[in-house]
Amino acid sequence: MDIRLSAHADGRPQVMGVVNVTPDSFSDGGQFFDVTAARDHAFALLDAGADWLDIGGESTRPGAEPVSEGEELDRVLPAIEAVLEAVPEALISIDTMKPAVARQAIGSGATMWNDVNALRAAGALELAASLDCLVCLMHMQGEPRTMQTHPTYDNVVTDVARFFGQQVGAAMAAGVARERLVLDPGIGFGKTLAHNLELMAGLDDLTDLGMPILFGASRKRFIHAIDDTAGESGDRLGGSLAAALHAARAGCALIRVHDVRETVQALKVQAAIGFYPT
Ligand code: PT1
Repeated sequence: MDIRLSAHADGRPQVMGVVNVTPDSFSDGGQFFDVTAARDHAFALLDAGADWLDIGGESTRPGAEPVSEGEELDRVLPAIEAVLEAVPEALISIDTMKPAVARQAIGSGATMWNDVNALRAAGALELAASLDCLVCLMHMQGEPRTMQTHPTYDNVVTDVARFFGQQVGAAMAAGVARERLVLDPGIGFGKTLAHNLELMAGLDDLTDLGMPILFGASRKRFIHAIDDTAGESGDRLGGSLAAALHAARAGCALIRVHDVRETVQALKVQAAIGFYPT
């Protein structure tokens, strides 16, 4: 495996653009998914400067309902194939909790398994060991449908760090090389506003673990909780950029965002000011 997670020449981290493959708005759901729209969005994100595309067919937003394996495969596989047909060198991560979806997506050319469940599903550790790809282990308390009901921690930063230690240990024991692992604190996944802010303030403790950190705060609800004049998710760009710049300064390797062009521009300015050691 030869997949780069290294910073750009100016020291700024890589940016991962979000590509959701959702049911076709012109059909009544069922079997029709908007693969063309997802592919075109992926092209636009690459043009905007995305280093990675994170393709997902199941929402993990708070309250989201699970989708079936067959439905998820019907959404993501054609999208991955369509992107790679046009841009063979594109770096694609598959955002899925399901081992069978990850296996087929990696088989179709994705190079990272972004697992918000951190390989806790049955068969996930064994599958990860057998694949030749990066694996992102994200921290989540509970499951998307109910995770915001009553999140509790002793200390969210040390609890998340301890979880990383456990899952890295389990992955390595199963045969996943440490060099293939990426960690993600899971902003918004079973966390109150206070938990999210403590985690962001404590990011240095997580980057100090010495493994690449993926960070995703783009358009999340905590921004609205801080600025209640912010409207729906598309009205959270300022907060998303503030969080991205903060994560970059803390040494995160990969920033997952919707607004790729604006984020890359902000990171370039941060780099030009001279923060990053190059
Ligand atoms: C993430 C992430 C993800 N986020 C990784 N994968 C989502 N590795 C999907 C809200 O509070 O941060 N890291 N895949 C999207 N999930 C959410 C969660 C979206 C919370 C919104 C919220 O608004």
